[in-house]
Amino acid sequence: METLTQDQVDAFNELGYLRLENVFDAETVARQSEELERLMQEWATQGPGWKGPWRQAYMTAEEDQRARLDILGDLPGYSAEFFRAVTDDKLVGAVADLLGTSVEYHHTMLHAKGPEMGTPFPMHQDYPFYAHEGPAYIDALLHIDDATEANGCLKFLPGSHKLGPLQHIGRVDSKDTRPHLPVDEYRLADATPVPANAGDVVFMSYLTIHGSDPNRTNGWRRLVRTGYRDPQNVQTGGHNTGVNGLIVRGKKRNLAFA
Ligand SMILES: O=C(O)CCC(=O)C(=O)O
Repeated sequence: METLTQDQVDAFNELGYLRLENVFDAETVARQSEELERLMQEWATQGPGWKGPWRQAYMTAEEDQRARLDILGDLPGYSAEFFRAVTDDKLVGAVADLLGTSVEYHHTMLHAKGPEMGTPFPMHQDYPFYAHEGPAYIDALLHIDDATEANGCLKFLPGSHKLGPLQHIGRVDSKDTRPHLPVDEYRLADATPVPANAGDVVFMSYLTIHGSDPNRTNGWRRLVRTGYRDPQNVQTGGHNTGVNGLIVRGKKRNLAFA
């Protein structure tokens, strides 16, 4: 074991998520935060977030108009601070403990929920966004700000990763929508909130059902999601399909020679 205890690995295997405190110290988080301010100004896309009728379940019509989510992919492509973050020894060590194998870095995505109405996320698995043959895929959620229930921290359905890939809603009224689960069957109100402090990382299986409430505070809630997989877990669809990632622990084998 590199970073985690056996109890932490067991808890992750049971629940499908795990909060690890203080992966990044205050000084590092301050640098990440400053760098994110620059990235958001120079490169991020400002928008309303995921669209679709599900929004009516979580926001009034007026809130829906104001709701804001800033996004940016591939942060290490813009900033050495975030290259260091996604290859950090403690972080990658924890992922290696959870995957129990070599580790391939796959992608990074910033989700910044704006103040006084940051867009919520309906319940979903991340599987449909970057499907692979097997379950060996972990998302690490790097908290740049404290995340609370008031500003829209992550919420999980404990143990839901054991259900395997689920059918998601992908089209509504003949329009494509981001894959999500039916809001009446999978309610945010039934999910377990996992508040976390800046510097903490929450790990989840890409099969764990999760979502988050709106940010109704007057500050940003910024979270950087980083995906890692077993290098032998072959991608079958979604973003970055066919892209060779970075091997951050161990090795990727050519099975013809293994
Ligand atoms: O940023 C959030 O609150 C939700 C993130 C999420 O659902 C995801 O990264 O898949």
